[in-house]
Amino acid sequence: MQAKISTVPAEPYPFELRPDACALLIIDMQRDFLEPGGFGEMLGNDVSQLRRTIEPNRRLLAAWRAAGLFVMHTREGHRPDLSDLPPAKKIRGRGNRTIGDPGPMGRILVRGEIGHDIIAELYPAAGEPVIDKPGKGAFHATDLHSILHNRGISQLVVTGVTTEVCVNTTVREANDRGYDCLVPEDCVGSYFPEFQEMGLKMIKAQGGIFGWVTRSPDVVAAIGQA
Ligand code: TIU
Repeated sequence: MQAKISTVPAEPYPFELRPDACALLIIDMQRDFLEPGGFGEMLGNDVSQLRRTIEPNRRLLAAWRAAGLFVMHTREGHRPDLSDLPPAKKIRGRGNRTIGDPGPMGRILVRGEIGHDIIAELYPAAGEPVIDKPGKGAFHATDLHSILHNRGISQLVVTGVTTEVCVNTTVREANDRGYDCLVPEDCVGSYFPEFQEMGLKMIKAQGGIFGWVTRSPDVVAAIGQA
């Protein structure tokens, strides 16, 4: 039987989505990045720029689950003993408080702390793999590629935060590993509007150098959940 294919309106050209071979990958929707009073806001960032992505992600995740498709989540963070934290990452920024130090929601970007966990609105359901990643890209030093490969996944719908950092790095890593990546622009966010715009332009430039950009209602429609 021919596998089902749905065409999603996208830039730079329509994306041929194969639901059985496509995973939803939600990047780092963690309390410390998104919630007022978290690490992101402590650094002076405007979390409202990220919070506008919560509702579109919630709707897309609900539709993805209703269609019975594969979803994965990631969290950026480190072991409590910080043995997987590169010294360069620890000291970058010259902040008073850096990764591993006490923060407003527990130790900053340390696994098991309140701020490290995923926001309630998008909390992983039982059976949905969560990748704990020490880097910006979700493939670096994780088993993400094996899990996707073992499930026969060759396409990714990538959402989450931040557009120019962990989303962009992950899309580039995925592209180099042979995945087709589709990014719904309303489901990714940056603290900086100019980086949001350029982060998306970089993905779809030059004929889709790293992937495609779309909007989440078009993805929901393509999987028959509109
Ligand atoms: N998840 C993610 O993007 N981590 C970051 O550190 N992002 C910033 O924009 N700083």
